[in-house]
Amino acid sequence: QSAGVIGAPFSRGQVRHEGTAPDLIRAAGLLTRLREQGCAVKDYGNVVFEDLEDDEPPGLVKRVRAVGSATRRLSEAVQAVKRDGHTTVMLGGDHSLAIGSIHGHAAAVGHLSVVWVDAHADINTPLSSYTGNIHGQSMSYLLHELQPKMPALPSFSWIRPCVWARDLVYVGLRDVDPAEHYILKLLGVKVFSMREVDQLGVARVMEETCDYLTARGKKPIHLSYDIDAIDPSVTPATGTPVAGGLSYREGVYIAEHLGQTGLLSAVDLVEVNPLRGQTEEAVQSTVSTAVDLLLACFGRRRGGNHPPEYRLP
Ligand code: DIR
Ligand code: MN
Ligand code: MN
Ligand code: MN
Repeated sequence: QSAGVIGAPFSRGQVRHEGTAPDLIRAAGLLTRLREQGCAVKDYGNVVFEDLEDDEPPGLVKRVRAVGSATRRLSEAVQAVKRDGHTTVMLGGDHSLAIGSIHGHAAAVGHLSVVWVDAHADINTPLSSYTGNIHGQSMSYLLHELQPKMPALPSFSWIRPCVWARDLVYVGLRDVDPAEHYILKLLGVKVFSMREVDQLGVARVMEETCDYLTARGKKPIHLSYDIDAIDPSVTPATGTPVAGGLSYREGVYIAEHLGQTGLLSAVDLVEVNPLRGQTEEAVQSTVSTAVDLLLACFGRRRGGNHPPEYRLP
């Protein structure tokens, strides 16, 4: 399994500016550590986004044109990485980027399973959102079932829905808006909120997640990992922290388990926001956890690893 890394330093899908998360994650040694654990890595660099500073909000949706343009570019970048045969690693940026990465992934490989690990469901429609932030709406643009409820937006006409509600599983939810909860119930989306993580334990949650997704055949998995799924005591440098999140161990377990399926075809690691860390240690802890989650996706085991060609000296 090889990794194709794309940096996406884009944060206009939310309120707060974010700076340099993809470069910080690289500087923390992501690429060298992936190679050390036997994974071939190609760095595709950072996507260059269009500068659309004075992006007038039509209605409640903030910075539509900037997000529409950025996600389109990202979709194209992801398609190129998939054509080269790698598992995509998209380093965000905010979670609006998942619109582009999931769109591009589906355009390249077809029918997908999506595992969305997040404190939030990010499934508001532009009309149900009361913040207007597109990072809280990403899944609504992608789901076939919600299209009748989607208004036409400038710069979004290129997006084609590509995910069915039954191919989506959420893990880690604990801050869901009423409209989002209504949508999840209406569409019968599989949800393991923090309540189910408490009740069942993370091992059973992940077993049930994979059984559910593979029941109708093994499809490539898109893992969209919002760092705010992890408890803010571990990953504080993020825009919308919510108490009561996944422990470091539960977070790593999720990544290990999905990595072990052999179906992991794209990973988003989003919402690391260095400007939101109160201290240097807060930023370091967030970034190093992000790196550990990605290493676990690509085969790092806490019980240790050795290369297949290893011989005792
Ligand atoms: C809220 C918060 N549900 C919204 N969402 C966040 O803006 O739609 N997502 N923070 O990451
Ligand atoms: Mn999110
Ligand atoms: Mn979130
Ligand atoms: Mn978000």
